[in-house]
Parts: sequence; structure tokens; C-alpha cells
Amino acid sequence: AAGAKPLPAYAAWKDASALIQHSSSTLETKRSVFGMGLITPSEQLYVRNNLPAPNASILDDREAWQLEVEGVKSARSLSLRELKTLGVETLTMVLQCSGNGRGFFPSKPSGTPWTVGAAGCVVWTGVPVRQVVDLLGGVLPGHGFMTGTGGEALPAGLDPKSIVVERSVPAQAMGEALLAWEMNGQPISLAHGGPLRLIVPGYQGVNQIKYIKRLAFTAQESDAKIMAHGYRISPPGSKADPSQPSVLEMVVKSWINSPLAERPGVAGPVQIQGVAFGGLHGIKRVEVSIDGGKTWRDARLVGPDLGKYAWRQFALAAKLAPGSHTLVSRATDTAGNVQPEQRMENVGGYNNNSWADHAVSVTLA
Ligand code: MSS
Repeated sequence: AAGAKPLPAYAAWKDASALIQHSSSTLETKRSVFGMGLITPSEQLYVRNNLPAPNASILDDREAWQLEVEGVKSARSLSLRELKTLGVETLTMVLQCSGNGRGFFPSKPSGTPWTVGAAGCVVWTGVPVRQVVDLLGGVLPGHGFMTGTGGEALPAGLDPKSIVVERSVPAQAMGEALLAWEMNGQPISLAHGGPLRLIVPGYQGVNQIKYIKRLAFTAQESDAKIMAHGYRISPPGSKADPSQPSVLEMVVKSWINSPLAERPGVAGPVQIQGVAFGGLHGIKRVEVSIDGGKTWRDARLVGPDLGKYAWRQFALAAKLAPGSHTLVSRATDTAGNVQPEQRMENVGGYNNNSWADHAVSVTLA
């Protein structure tokens, strides 16, 4: 269609009308596109690549893809063909970029100004990491981190550590982690990390390593730049360093997707709808306010509960008078963590779960 920017080749199969193209490696789902379906259709799901997507030829023979497993008693390489014989599990998980909500920071951090659409709820199928580890004799003692390395070919002439996508999470996160080959019932696309992706449920997107080529249990966190200096919660005015908290588990969050300013509807009865999710905990409660957070009412959790890593849809039946309204939602997880009013300020604009930032203003005739 005239005016619509063509999608980058690796994502050409996506629905351009559903996406905001920030750059060729950052595509955001429009807020107005999230419906009440629980699973985000693959064509609408956001994309974030730190490096250019690999050549599509890595999908020519998916079964031959090799994964090096290290830091276990019998370290060796396994093909995807072999991994598929070891076990299979399916889980539903919110995939969210740690920078989702960065666009609401008044400090305008560098990085993509995502609002809500660097997230989706996705079904993953693969082999549990612990089954692979068991086959290989278990994790070596003292190896407290699980480190995944992306399979991108790195440009020559640069220090690989400065560009490689390599992230470490605490080794106990392997408990529910998958080495996944299927997303939403289809072989994983190049855009989303096929042929093989590490899925660490409840963790921020940067830890979900695409085209994974190495899974290592390590005594130390990776010293790659993306781990040591990238994705750190750096207090305002500071420089990122490895002593600051890394972007790991997601934090409890919700937002409203309907009504929105661009399709406010008319005064009268309305179903206020949105999504809510925790990190490692499921959602216990969502409250909605139609007066900008002065008073709250419990919303109804709608539809099936696909487990603690999936998001919950919520709805509140309300009556809105003609005029302007500020609608907000506030989620509580099963551990009792409540979505805060204010974001936690940090240089990189990570982990924004402020309910105030996610407010919707509508004017009804
Ligand atoms: N992986 C690899 N290999 N590479 C890259 O670049 N990125 C990250 C993850 N992984 C990467 C990887 C990020 S950062 C994110 S978000 C995610 O991924 C996304 O996903 P998708 O599928 O959506 O695209 Mo932030 O935190």
C-alpha cells in the first residue's frame, strides 16, 4: 500500500499494518492491534535484533543445526535432530523486550522508544534444558550461571566480545528453560530465532537467545559487552558497569488496549480491556481506575489461564460519561508484588512497569 514502508526481508511475511517500524531491526506491535485473543499471532509479534539477522540459509537444514553444550560432565555438541529425541514440552510465555516502555521515560534514554508493543504472548515447544543436562551427566560443581550464545556470524576486524549476543542467567533458571524449535505451532522463523532458541520463562527478552549455538554452564557471568555493560539498571547520571543489577526477571505489569485515544468509542457502557503478567509469578489481581488512579475497581480475569508465564486478559465493565477520562490498570502477582505508580529511573530505560506511564486518555462524545 502507498506510504507503508516495506518490511525488512527476514520479516517480510509479517503484517506491516500491525507494526510500527522503528528500524530494520526493531518492529513494534501497535497497541490497537492487541485483541482479546490470548496468543499474539506471529505476524503481529514484535522483533528486536541487536545484530543484523543471520542469512536465511541457516534454516535450510534445521535438523543439522549444532548446539555446543559446555560446563557439564560430558560436554559435547548435539544436533537439533538429536535434541528432538530427548524430550518435548510446550509452554506459553510472555516475550518482552526489557526496553518495552522506554518511550515513556521523560529522560529520553537512547535506544528504541517502545511504548507497549515490544511484547507478546507466545507458545514455545522444545526440549527442557534439564533433560539435556541430565543426559550429559549434570552441571559441573560451582558453575552457577547458564550462558547462551547467539549464532550470528560476527563481522571480522571487531572484538567479538564487543558485539556477540551472549547472556548469562542464574543456573537455576534452567529448571523451566527450553531449547525451542517451534513457536505458535510452527518451526521458529528466522526473525524469532530459528532453528533453535533458548527460552528462559519469566526473564526479559534479551535473555531469550535466538539461533543459539552454545549453551554453557559457567562459573562467571559472560564478559561480553551485552552482559557486562549492556542491559544494566544504571542509576541516573551513572555509567553502566557489571556491579549494577542486570536485566533478568520481568516485573509485574499491565496495560489497557481498549479503549484507546485513536478509537475512543462513545459515552455509555464500555468494556475496558487489557493484559497483565508477572515475571516468575502469575497474576492474582488486576484493578482498573477510570479517574487516573484515585479510585480502583477489580477487573475480571478473562479467558483461559495458560500458566504463570502467560499473560492474562482482563476486562472491567464501566459506564463512561461524555468528556475526558484517564484510564489505568494495576496488576498484582501471586507473590503479592503490586505494579507501582512510578517507573524506576535508570539510564537505559529498562523495566518500565509504571501504571501511570501506561495510562490511556480518551475523550468521548
Ligand atoms: N538473540 C540473538 N541471538 N540476537 C539478538 O539480537 N536480541 C534479544 C533477544 N535474543 C537478540 C537475541 C532481545 S534484546 C530481545 S528483546 C529478543 O531477542 C527479541 O525477540 P524477538 O523474537 O521478538 O525478536 Mo530486548 O530486552
